[in-house]
Amino acid sequence: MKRSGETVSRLGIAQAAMVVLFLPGVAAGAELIVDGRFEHGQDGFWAGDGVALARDGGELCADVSAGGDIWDRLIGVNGVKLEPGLYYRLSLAATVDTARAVPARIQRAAEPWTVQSAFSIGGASVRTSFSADFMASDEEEAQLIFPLGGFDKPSRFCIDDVSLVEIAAPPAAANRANRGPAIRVNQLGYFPDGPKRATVISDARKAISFQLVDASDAVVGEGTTRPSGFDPSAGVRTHVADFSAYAVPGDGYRLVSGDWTSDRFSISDNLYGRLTVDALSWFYPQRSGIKIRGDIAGKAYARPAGHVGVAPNEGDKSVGCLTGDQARVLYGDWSCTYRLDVSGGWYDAGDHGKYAVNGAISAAQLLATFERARAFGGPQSPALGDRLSRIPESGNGIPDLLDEARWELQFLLSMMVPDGEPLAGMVHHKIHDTEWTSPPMLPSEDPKPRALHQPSTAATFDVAAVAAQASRLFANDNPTFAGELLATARKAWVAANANPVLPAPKSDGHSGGGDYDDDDVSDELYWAATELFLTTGDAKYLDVLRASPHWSGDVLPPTGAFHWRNVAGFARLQLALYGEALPKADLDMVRRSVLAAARTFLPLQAAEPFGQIYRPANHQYDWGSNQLILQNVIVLSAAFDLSGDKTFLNAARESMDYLLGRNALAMSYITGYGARSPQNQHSRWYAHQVDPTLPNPPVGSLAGGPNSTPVDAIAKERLQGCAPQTCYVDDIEAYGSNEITINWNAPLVYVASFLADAR
Ligand code: 9MR
Repeated sequence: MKRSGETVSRLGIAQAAMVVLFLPGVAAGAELIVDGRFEHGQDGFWAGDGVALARDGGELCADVSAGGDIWDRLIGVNGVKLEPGLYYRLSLAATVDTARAVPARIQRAAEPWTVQSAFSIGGASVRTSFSADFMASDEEEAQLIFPLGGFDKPSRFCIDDVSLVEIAAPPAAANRANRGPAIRVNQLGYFPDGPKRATVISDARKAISFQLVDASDAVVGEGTTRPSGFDPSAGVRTHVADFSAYAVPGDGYRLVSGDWTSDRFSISDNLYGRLTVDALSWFYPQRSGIKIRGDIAGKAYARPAGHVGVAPNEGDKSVGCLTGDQARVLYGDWSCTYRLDVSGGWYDAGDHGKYAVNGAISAAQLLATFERARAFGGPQSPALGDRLSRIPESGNGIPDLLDEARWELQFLLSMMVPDGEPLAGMVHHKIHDTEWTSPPMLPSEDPKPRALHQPSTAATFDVAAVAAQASRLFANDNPTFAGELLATARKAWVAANANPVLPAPKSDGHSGGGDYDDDDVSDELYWAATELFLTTGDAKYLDVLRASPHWSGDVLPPTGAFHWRNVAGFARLQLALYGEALPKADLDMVRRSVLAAARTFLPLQAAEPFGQIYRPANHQYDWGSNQLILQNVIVLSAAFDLSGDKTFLNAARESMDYLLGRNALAMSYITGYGARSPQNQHSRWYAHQVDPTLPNPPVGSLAGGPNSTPVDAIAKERLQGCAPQTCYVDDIEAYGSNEITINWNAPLVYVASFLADAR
């Protein structure tokens, strides 16, 4: 054991703060790491390929050979037995020869390697102490593991004083799931003929009685809860209170149990109409290249046009390709000499970037909302309306959903490499600043240069797909535009097939925009072939579909049926819903697969005390977990539209409970909906939290939601060891869990419109 030169890392300080909070109850349990001081030669640490272990000077050093992926070079120790629901403290001292953060995990020691807690050890070239507390969530034998690969030079990683001990549970208040009302409800409300369940946070082992109370404080129903045990996603024990049998519409209801009372909620058939409007109207002030009018968006949201070349912004009207070191590192010798007018479109999120893959799937989901309403919503569906949302085009004779999608479609078409140039017909992956800015920053105030990034196969197939989809939907209202869309779709299809390996790389993260990296385009190809087939009926696309691994593959997993990087699930739903031109056997197969996937979601929902359908890999909530839940709801909606089976409709309705407040944080994730909703999502222009002259995000803004990986400084400081559902903070700097994004609000529009229509 060495002590010289020991420092406390930033992380260490954050952890120290947690320790103060926990200290009163801390009682050290038995040491679970044998000889973690490396003094007796009895430790059980092992090394994988490419790593040599040396036990000298009272510490354990790993000499790591260059290369490989991060998981190709491992050291770890097995035989760790933890008890779910109990708390543990991991501590150690580490030295790395090149200063960098080293990941560490407590995970199951065998498939499926279920992660119980993930840490980042603030590695430094001087010995640095690390300590973190976490709650165990898995009873199988675990291992402590350090992935060390992925570096182009050999490196050395040394550890000492490795210790893992049980500690007393922190005071109940320290688990963020214990804050807020003990009874968690859908704060918006429940359908009279739908499931009505609430979740109670309680350690009680026996059922608890509860009452349903109306707005005049009269008890109108009562029942007892079903104890549902410890929920690892929330880190607490729960009960489920079911009051589905009560069907009288009204506002101001609440559930009561002893001293506890829930937030108020409605029972109503008209819960989602207003949300459809707000979630769709959210896109207008997200538009680039147009002045946002206060008389339309609301006074607080008026702002000058962004990126139209009015100083200090450089504008998107004539943008060249990325040059210099950034371009060389990312794209080798790729360059271009042309400049493009890529003004317009939507800003992706809280940043000023515009990314073709994310733009395509988002526009596609708005278009899908329209197509679904036309096919299944009945002639009166509001989603078909021309005065649906708050946009300048309202009342122009074209449905608002098409108007809004068109704003993005025109931008996407402009991202195509012009004829006569190398890679003609391919689509630039993205356009954004060459360096990151930070909030507050109105789009019109952004002084950074903008640049086009290399075209990618993924972006090109995605634009082929959404342009083909849009062309059939604009055929009546704007045949000229429909023709342009179809011609572009075909051109993109040809170009992407001619350039099948132009991946979108991971950037260094400092280049002013997100990566949207993707090197597997089999799903984008499948989506493009799907939309081209649905629009043209041309058998050549059917041949491509049949040859795709996604044709009959399992593409709708409960980890999130689809998202920007993996669009196969979306394509499958499109084929199932609109594939009447498929040969009958094929259509049957496709439809059966959607119904089968939706059926597998039902028992997952029944097993979740909070009613969400979401089974992320390793129980780790993903970046944008809320939208993954929405995509799963869309699978249920398709199953309902195909079968008319109300089991699917009710499952979709109940899934919304989680997003609207029946969750571990008692929080609605949609601004302006429910008793407590986010006000400070990460955005450069809805930056009220850091500049009081700017507004908060508008009503109907969906927050990304809990993210188990602490990516931003706020999460690193406040959310270490958080139970998955609680890894969220409503802070403008918490971009990893609290951003707004086009591909999150678009499925919200779809689901809200579906729930408003479906009976
Ligand atoms: O939503 C994206 C998520 O799936 C990725 O894991 C993450 C990191 O690459 O990026 C997210 O997208 C962000 C994008 O890169 C930049 N604009 C904001 C997006 C939402 O956070």
